[in-house]
Amino acid sequence: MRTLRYSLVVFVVAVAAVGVAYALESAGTAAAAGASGTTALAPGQTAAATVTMTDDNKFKPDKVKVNVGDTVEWKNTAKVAHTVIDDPKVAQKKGNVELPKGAEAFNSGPVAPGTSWYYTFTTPGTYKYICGPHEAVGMKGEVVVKEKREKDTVKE
Ligand SMILES: [Cu+2]
Repeated sequence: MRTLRYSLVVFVVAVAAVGVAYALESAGTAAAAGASGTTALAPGQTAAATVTMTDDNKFKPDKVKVNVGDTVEWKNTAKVAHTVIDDPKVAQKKGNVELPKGAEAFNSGPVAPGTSWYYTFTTPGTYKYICGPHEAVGMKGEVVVKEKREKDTVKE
C-alpha cells in the first residue's frame, strides 16, 4: 500500500515537471517568433534594402525586392515619428495591407526621428504595408520577398 502511494506521488511529480517544461518551451517559441522586428541589427548583420521614411510622408523607395532571410531597414529621416505596419486589423482601408499566406503580421510601433527599424522576412510573397498615422495621406509601401533560388545558395 505504501509503495503504491509512493508510485502515485512520483507519477504526479513527473507529470507536473513535463507540464512546466512544455510551458517554458512554448514561451520560448513565442518570443522567437516575435523577434523578427528589431530596432538594431545584430553584429555582422546587414540590411539588404533600406527604405527611407520622409517628411512628406512617403516610403522611399515605395517598393523593394529582397530574398527570403533578408532584412529590410526602415530609416526615419523625418522630424516626426512614422510606423511600419503590416497588420490587417490596424489598416483603415483593407487593400492597403496585404500579407502572404502563413506570414505573421508585423507592427514596428513608433519609429522615432533619426532611428531605424529592421524586419527579417522568412516567408516569401508580397507584403503591402502602411504607416499607421499617415495611411490616410497615402503613406504605403510594398516588399516583395522572393524564394531563394538554388543557384544563389550553391557555392563552388
Ligand atoms: Cu508616417
